[in-house]
Amino acid sequence: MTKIAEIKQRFEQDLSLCQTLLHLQDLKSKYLGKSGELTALLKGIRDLPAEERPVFGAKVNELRNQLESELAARTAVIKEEELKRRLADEKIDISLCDMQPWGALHPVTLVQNEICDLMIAMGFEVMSGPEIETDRYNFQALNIPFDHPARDMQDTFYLTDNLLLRTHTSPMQARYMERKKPPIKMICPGKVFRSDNDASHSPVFHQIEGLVVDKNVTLRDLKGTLEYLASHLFGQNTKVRFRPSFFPFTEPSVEVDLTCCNCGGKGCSLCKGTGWIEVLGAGMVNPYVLENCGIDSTEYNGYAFGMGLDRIAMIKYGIPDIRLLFENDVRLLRQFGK
Ligand code: 2NL
Repeated sequence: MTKIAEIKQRFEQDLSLCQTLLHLQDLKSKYLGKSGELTALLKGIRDLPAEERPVFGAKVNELRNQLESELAARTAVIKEEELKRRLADEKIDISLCDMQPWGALHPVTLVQNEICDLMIAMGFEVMSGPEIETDRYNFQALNIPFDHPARDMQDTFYLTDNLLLRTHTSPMQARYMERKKPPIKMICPGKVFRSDNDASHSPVFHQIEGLVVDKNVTLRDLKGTLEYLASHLFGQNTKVRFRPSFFPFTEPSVEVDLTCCNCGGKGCSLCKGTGWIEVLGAGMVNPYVLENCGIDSTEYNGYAFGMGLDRIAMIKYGIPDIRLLFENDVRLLRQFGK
């Protein structure tokens, strides 16, 4: 009986120190749990004379009921306190007015996100790389030697003899091929730079290039991929057309036209009456490029394509001059990507 009184006293003291629900849980298991004090007390019943056991048992149960109801009462109080504290701490002043006007995504960002999402759906990985590149990755690895006219075509911003602002995103793809074994399925979006400046050329613009390297890749694989992309970007009935072309990094190379999304192919001012719009360049990766990047061109081949995002954004959103994309005039930007 003194033990019962002693436990009760200690419990009261412990309880008065409890501040949180966690403390209360600890307290509960300390006294009422499976290996708690009351269970231990009940186990001691064996050592008592038989006639004292019922009284002792009843006392322990009484104590259990008491402790339980005190715990419940205290739990309710602490819960109430915690709620009050949270309501005070986490108060939001909804009367503060939102002075900050909503931003909008840039049309080029919108197009870039949309294309990345479509390519990811086809299993492509998205990679980005440095904007300052070496001659090797921007030109030599891509089969553009020093004396190649494409070097002049791409009017490069040089930082030193060897460092330059990348003129396309291909250098990142060359880096990737060096690092990874086929199968490769990747796209590389980003800023590129050329010293050009008029209504359809900006010194900084945006590209996405795609690269697939595997065994037995065909131009038909390229066409299927571009058809999926075009139909989701410009509408279900968009057709894809290849015309022969030349790039040093692909052989054969093609220019890719899509049926005009403005007139559906009938001919309008956007497509200059032809019904077709040229949106990208592509081809089968030149075996020299594969070898330059450490891939055995007798075992593997691939396709690659590159497109200018700015032009696609201009076509899609009817923006007439590329320079509008880089002036950051909010009156233009607010019209898109809310
Ligand atoms: C265009 C044409 C193209 C590529 C880019 C490429 C990349 C590697 C290997 C081979 Cl690593 N090719 N890229 C291929 C064909 C065309 O871009 O008119 N871009 C705006």
